[in-house]
Amino acid sequence: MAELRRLAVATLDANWEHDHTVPSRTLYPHQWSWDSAFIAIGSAHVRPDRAWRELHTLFAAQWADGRVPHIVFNPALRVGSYFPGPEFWGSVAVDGGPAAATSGIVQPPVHAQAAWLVHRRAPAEASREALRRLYPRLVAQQRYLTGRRDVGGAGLACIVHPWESGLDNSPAWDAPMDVVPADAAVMRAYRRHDTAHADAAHRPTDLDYARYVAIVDSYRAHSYRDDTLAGRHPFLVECPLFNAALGAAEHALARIATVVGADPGPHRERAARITEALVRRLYDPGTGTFRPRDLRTDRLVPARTVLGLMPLILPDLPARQVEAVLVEACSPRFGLASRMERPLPTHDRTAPDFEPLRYWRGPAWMNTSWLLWRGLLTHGRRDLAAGLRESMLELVATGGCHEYFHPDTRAGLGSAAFSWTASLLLDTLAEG
Ligand code: 2M8
Repeated sequence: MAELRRLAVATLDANWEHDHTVPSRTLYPHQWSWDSAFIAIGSAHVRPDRAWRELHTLFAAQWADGRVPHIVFNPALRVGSYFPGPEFWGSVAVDGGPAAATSGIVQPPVHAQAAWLVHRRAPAEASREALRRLYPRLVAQQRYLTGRRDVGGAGLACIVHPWESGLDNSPAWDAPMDVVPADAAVMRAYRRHDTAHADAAHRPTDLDYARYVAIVDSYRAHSYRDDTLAGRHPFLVECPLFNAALGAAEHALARIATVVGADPGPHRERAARITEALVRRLYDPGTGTFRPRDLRTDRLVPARTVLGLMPLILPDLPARQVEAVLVEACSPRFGLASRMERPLPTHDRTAPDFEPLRYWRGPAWMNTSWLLWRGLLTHGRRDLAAGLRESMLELVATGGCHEYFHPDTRAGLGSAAFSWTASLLLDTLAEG
């Protein structure tokens, strides 16, 4: 355990870049939104100053409308160090964009929960001050997502790009992506940076990338405006992970509000409304699963992925849905148990399109395991939480601080020194 801890701290230190941590020096050399939240959670155990710095730097790039961009670009890096880079997003030309070059899309709002966990780790005047600084920004982030992004009008936030889910090429996006017009040949005009640093067979395909580019092209052509998305935007989905994070953020904000002298009541009310909408919109009583809703067809997507287990992070998830998530998680599809044979995969192991090596289409990832682990603790399932924790430790003990892992052998895949694997390992170790 001491060895694992040392590896995690060394990984985070090596990825620290003056005011933020890069997810990976090779594959992702800028600052990413939900990575920074996960990184802050682990950094709090060893370098609390950096944990707060990480969050402050990210929120300094918040847009006037409240959106927190999914990438904040480091201007010191050479052109071409990541695709798609700042010139592709063109954020500096958009009204309401920050001074820093950023992307124009968002990622799951796990930041309020991160801020709360960082504070709880070592509550002191400095951390209360940090919470006072962040609180209005976190509130603005929620206002953006529950307001402009409620495209379906039913109380949930809609994602406008698979990258916004954080699980870029999850089989959950296959059905909505199939109808996005694109030609893989478009990619000849660009240079993918990821396949120069990772095995192309472990990454999204060129056709996936052509669609990613087409969706951004469409959003950017409308200056990243959200008011007319319905009817014109090619990808509009309500995601269970994203919206569970949205609800959990209101619970965290209620706690933060009591520390900073604000009223927690409205946060609790909003949290209850989000949980209610999540159950109403994304829970399918027929299969007992949560699945994303494609707003263009108004249907739940067919794939059963790890996204469907994420509503467990909501403390007010009704008992019926808690049980349903546990049944799904403990089924052969995901293999959760108090003694786990294999790590938690990101896709249904029994599905014909399960791919053990390809990114979010099967491999085990530390963040989705960590979210489920936190959810199990929230709902008092200590036996299953202990099993999952053991399996997460084994994963890193076998594969190192890799980005993701083979779901049978636990061999490390993707980047070899990945920040959120390191930081969430620190958090998992600390709760032993
Ligand atoms: C991956 O996504 C980026 C695009 O945002 C990429 O593939 O280049 C995802 O794993 C995402 O969840 C993560 O935040 C990002 C950086 O680690 O990499």
